[in-house]
Amino acid sequence: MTIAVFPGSFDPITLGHVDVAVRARTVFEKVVIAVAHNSSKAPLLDVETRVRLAAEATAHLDGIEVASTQGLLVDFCESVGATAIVKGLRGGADYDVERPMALMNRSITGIETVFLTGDNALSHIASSLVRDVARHGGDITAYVPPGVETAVLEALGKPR
Ligand code: COD
Repeated sequence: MTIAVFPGSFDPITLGHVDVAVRARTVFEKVVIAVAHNSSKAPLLDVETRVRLAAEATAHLDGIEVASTQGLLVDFCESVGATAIVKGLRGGADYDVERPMALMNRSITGIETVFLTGDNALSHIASSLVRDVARHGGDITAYVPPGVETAVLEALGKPR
């Protein structure tokens, strides 16, 4: 079975992330969404909430699993038997950020990174912008799967 890991912060998961996961499933038989638990970052949503929201957003899709990961991504890939890392590209800026990570990961264990072009209609969606819109009272429902807005507003201390 071909297995790929799609890693990220998913703070929160967006429709852009779901689009990349669905595209990755057309290439790999199993895709593991790996929600990074990075102690040096201060995410808005705790890792359990990010995992729950990602699992709910992909529950209707075959061959997509969600897990949390800490430490080196390549170690997680090895632990789940993945032969590739999947990343989504919105444009050149994403590639500039992703390229050194892809080279470093390949340098550590030889694992390849596969870049997928996301849906152009979703290319303006980033978790950081979604958090910012919500923080300032805007409606984020057009950018995130159902249930995400409620969790984001709760984390911001602005429950409906
Ligand atoms: N359309 C297409 N792709 C998108 C969209 C969109 N609208 N939104 C996001 N994406 C893509 C991003 O380009 C990225 O590929 C992926 O989705 C995840 O995005 P984020 O923002 O949720 O996650 P990041 O970029 O913060 O994740 C960084 C990692 C957690 C992957 C990275 O820090 C990591 O690998 N950490 C583990 C520790 C490690 O191994 N470090 C060494 C790495 S070299």
